[in-house]
Amino acid sequence: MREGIVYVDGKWSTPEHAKISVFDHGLLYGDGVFEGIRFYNGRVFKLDRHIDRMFESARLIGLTPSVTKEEFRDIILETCRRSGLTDGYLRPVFTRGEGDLGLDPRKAKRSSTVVICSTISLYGDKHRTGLTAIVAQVRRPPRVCLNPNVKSLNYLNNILAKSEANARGADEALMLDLEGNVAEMSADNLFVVKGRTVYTPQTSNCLVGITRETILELCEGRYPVRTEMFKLDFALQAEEVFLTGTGGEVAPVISVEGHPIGNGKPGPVTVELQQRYFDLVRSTGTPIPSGNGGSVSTKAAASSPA
Ligand code: PXG
Repeated sequence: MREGIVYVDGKWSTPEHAKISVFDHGLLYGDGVFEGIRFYNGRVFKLDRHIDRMFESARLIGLTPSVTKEEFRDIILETCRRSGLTDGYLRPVFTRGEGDLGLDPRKAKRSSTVVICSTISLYGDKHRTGLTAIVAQVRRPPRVCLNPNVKSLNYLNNILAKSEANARGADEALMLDLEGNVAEMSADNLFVVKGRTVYTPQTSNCLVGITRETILELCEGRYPVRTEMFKLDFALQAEEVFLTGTGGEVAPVISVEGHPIGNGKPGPVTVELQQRYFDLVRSTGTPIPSGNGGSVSTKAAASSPA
């Protein structure tokens, strides 16, 4: 049985009982947006930043959520509270909603709001020992095809890259853009370290990752940072490579296409930033309310079964 609880349009259910229509355009066309948020020690990390990014994703595809930002924030916190978990993972989703067949988004009259609260485990002990990566054949679509800042329900491009990694026995896939610049990993941003300078690609061809932003903040005053495009060669010659993401957190990449990075072991800058990241996520964030009352004020929350 899966841990956690799921909110769908005004109602909370166990993960087994949560349902959405097969006519939802989120399922039929991947028409919708999502976020991935973690909570640690009873606090949700960068909750408002994730909510802002989700509403921005929705805006970029012309999707009007069925809830306001304030209602959504309350629903997320209430979902965490009801889960009883102190550490876990939130997967809020706005789908285009239920509608007749045909991809015209006007067929769906009202967006559906889903919040899954559960747990996620991606790399296990490899946070400490490091991950291996391949370079995916499949490229990131250029911005004119799909703005990388839309965190959409259409993740096939990323899934194909991850499948390449699986087929070749690697942990992760590094993805290039059409010009051959390093873009990101299948579901994480990428950093390289050279001579204590920390580099990460600009966000013109990758997601504006919230973990990426956090790492850039943690570098301030400690390491020089350069956000600029670079090619694969530059990454292969780096002393350290690491990835960042809400799910993947901060994890060392110790080889790419069989080439060891640096000495093939997690490097000191990665290890220090990773430690600072874990210290930060465990000590900051929006507290999950305990007990009833208090912060829950939405109609949706009020009309649900306890
Ligand atoms: N690039 C892509 C394509 C992503 O999907 C990131 C970068 C990192 O962004 P954040 O804001 O999380 O630092 C992501 C995020 C999952 C999962 O279920 C995927 C992500 C986040 C959380 C869970 O595999 N991807």
